[in-house]
Amino acid sequence: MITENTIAAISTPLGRGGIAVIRVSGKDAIAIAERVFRSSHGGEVRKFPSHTVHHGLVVAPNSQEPLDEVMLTVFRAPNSYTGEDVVEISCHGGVFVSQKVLEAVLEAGARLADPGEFTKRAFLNGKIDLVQAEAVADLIQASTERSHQEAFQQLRGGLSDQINAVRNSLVDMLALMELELDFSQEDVEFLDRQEIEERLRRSIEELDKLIASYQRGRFLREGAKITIVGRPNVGKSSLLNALLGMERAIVDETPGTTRDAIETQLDIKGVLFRVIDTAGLRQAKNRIEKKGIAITEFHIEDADVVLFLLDASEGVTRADEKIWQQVERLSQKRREMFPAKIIIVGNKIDLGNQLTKGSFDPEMGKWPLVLVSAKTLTGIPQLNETIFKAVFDERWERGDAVITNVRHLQALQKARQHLGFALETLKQGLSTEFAVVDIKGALEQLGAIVGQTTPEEVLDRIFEQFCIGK
Ligand SMILES: Nc1nc2c(ncn2[C@@H]2O[C@H](COP(=O)(O)OP(=O)(O)OP(=O)(O)O)[C@@H](O)[C@H]2O)c(=O)[nH]1
Ligand SMILES: [Mg+2]
Repeated sequence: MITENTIAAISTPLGRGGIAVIRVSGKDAIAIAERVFRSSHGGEVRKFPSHTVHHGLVVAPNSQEPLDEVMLTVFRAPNSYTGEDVVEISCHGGVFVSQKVLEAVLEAGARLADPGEFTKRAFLNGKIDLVQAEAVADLIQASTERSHQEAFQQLRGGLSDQINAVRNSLVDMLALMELELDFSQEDVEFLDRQEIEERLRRSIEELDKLIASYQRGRFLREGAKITIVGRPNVGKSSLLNALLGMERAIVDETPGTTRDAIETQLDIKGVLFRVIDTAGLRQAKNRIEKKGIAITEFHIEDADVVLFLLDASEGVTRADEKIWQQVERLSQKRREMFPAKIIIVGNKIDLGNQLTKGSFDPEMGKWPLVLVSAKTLTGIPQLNETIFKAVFDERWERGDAVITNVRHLQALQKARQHLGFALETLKQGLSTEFAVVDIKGALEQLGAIVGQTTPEEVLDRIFEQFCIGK
């Protein structure tokens, strides 16, 4: 794509520095440079080969007044950042002098660039995709080792490659499915259903991995939230103390000891977790207890992992069953479509064990069971291990792409949902036609991430957030 205008901006930060760079991009970049540059070796800019650097003076095009001594670099289309002809003028890094050089370039026919316009052109000319363009902005913003690493990996195309691999596999499959629909009268099968289902499952797995990477990033930054829940006196506060290795919460044989939620930080294998001890759930006896229970409910809803605590020596009681229903309901109402994980913990194992997975309600039986004693510390290392595993998938490998952008996350979740529907359609033996619609929907979402099918206003919003000169 060739844009009409040639744009220019100071690409280095405003202020004093050793050097300032004025960047010019567009079809007239070379001609404009010719008007403002006097080479010290006498050459003409239009004859400079691509990727060469030249010493000389910048002059005001009308008055011919010399403004600064500079180095000028030429990049010819398409081998430049934007894909257009680009000239970069490195002048002395003063606010006034760099402004003068910019003015000379504007006087010679360039227009002042909008924020992010160079990167937008790079995107429109196919030099980078949208994920990479966003990574440019993130890299500039990055202020920690981790955010730098993540942005740089996205800039290198790691995330785009993973998304494009899924897109390509879906496009291939879609082509065959549509062909089959065209020949539907003749009863030909180009791809057997089993094969389609298998491919869909693999694509879903890839998307799930990417989606999970977003949450993992949040866990590493903020710490996953672990809420300990159970009826009064099962040993929630004792368990918190056992996990921490210190007496943080008050423990007492009177049921209803903990009124308020207590939050502490826990380190497992060098990773931060936030653990919340809550007021035991029961029919509240007074106003204060009612408030405590409302707070407990909030922490169940907000948890990444719920530790559902039982008294192993007593088995599952009626009261436990009621709380279980509450835990199930609240923990699935999660933000960002990430339902909480649950771990069933049987405490007081030193007093005996009445718990077996067979005696659980089938929904409860799906979750891991860990038997511990908060008193003797039996089983605490295993519980740590189970918590860690619930939060950090072992399939996670260093160097895997990481989602950090909410726009990407939402598109991936929508794509994942479409593929889930498509798979369901096929499993129920319905017409492939319905599955085709969902696969197309998924492709639309994935295309929007890399910038293939992104609406104009979304593009504008993305590039507006850039600084001028990038
Ligand atoms: N034998 C034995 N007793 C325990 C164990 N864990 C807790 N207890 C005892 O159980 C009683 C209640 O413990 P807490 O930790 O206060 O129980 P809680 O669930 O926090 O109770 P509330 O705050 O009232 O909801 C105390 O007397 C503890 O000493 C255990 O593993 N073994
Ligand atoms: Mg307590």
